[in-house]
Amino acid sequence: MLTLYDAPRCPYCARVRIVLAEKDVPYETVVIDLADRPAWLYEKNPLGKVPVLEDDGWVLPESAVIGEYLNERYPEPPLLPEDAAERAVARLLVFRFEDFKEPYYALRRGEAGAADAFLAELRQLDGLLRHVPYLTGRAYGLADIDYVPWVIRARDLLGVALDGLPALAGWLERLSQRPAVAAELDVVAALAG
Ligand SMILES: N[C@@H](CCC(=O)N[C@@H](CS)C(=O)NCC(=O)O)C(=O)O
Repeated sequence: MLTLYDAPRCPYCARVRIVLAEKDVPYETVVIDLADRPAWLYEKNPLGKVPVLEDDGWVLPESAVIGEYLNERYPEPPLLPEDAAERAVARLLVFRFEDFKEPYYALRRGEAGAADAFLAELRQLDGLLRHVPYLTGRAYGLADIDYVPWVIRARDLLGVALDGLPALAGWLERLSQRPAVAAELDVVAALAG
């Protein structure tokens, strides 16, 4: 049985929850209080961060790596394209997630200029999605899963309007039809209280 060291409000954990749900893999959850993290968490991940996946005593941190691992360990349904070039493009987007997340967290901290910087990132995604239905390419997959938790939180917790971003809004609507993503909408709605 897999164990996920998890925190509901953590978007990185949301990535792993979505992959597990898409793959329909049973797992146990250990909820970590991020404000008072247990000392033993550092034995599982020296950075003390969640998510951490435990698989029969073997531990793996880092949400994007966990997603790739789960996709290989549980191949159905596949969450990366069959074509190597398309896979590379999807991975490139995940690799560049750092650029996306910086203004998101700056916005959350209320920093000046962050709203415009984050909007510029959303516009880039919107531009991509005018050409392909999913960030992973022709089919839904890991790149979509690795971005959507922040887009949901931006809209529902930070009040970022997606009005001027029709392709992105359409993508979010498509993803929201998937039970794995809909479950995360519920998690975020509970956080919003
Ligand atoms: N790169 C990590 C980031 C995980 C991360 O930052 N998790 C946050 C919660 S959302 C955390 O555990 N923060 C605690 C800390 O930074 O000490 C991943 O992708 O899994």
